[in-house]
Amino acid sequence: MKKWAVIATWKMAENGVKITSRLLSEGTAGKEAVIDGVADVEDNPSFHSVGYSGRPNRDCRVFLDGGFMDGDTLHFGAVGAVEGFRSPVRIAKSLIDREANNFLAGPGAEEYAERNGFEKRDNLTEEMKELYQAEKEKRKKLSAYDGHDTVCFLTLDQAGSLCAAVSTSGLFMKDPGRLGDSPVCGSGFYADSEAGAAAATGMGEEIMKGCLSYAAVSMMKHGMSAMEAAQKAVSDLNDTLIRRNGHADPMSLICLGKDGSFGVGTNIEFTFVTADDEHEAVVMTAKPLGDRTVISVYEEH
Ligand code: SD4
Repeated sequence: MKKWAVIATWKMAENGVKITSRLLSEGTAGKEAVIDGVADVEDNPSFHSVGYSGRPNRDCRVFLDGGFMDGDTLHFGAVGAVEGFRSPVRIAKSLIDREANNFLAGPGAEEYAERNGFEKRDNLTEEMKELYQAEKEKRKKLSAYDGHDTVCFLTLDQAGSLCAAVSTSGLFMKDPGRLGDSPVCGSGFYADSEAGAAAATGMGEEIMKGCLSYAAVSMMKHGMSAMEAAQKAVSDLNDTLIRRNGHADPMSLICLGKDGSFGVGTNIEFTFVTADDEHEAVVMTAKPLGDRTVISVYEEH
């Protein structure tokens, strides 16, 4: 049993995981510690799939999605297709204690954020405008893994509470109004302190077909370890999609057990970061091998 633990998607989360780890080790509640980690990624201009300098949509505008869930109460908050604000994850978190209206999208979400004083920011950078122009002509099919990576954090704090938080600019060149799995509770993220937590990255349209995060947490609730649940949830959905449609787009899942053990399932190579009370932040690589996932310490290529 770990005293505290954190797992996050993609190498870009490394610094954020260090921030969250320090807060968890000092006894800060997971629901606070997780936000600072995700917000660090949102603010970093070198990551082009989250927050500032995120990838634009079909009209060269940056629309962001964020989600948050408190595993003690099962309260969640989420925002989708939000333009012009610094931190979708902070806006999402602020929605969790409302009786209703916990998931807001588009102009309604922006109006809420403005009314509640959330910091504004133009997230479209010159670099992303240039990428947009260059890619516009040649791009035929959307791929979730052309750098469109969602940052997902799962935490276990010293009080034994689990939570999940995610933030993304979604698919490059997405249609106006398009929402992926990331802000959808149960698909992009889920946390239940009595069972486990999970969060997904990859092609949202595929992940939503299996309500992937909830599927994995449900398996943990019925006794599977975080590792077994992550791998089974991804391989079940992957197999189903291949059987029904002939192919499955990329998807990866991180899980955290209520004991602080972590799990990863993926149908493509991807990186993630873990830390706990006995281990400093380490970046790992996960690769699919049949129904299983092979994990190794990340090495710079
Ligand atoms: C989406 N799941 O909007 C996100 C994108 C992503 O790696 O995570 N790509 O569908």
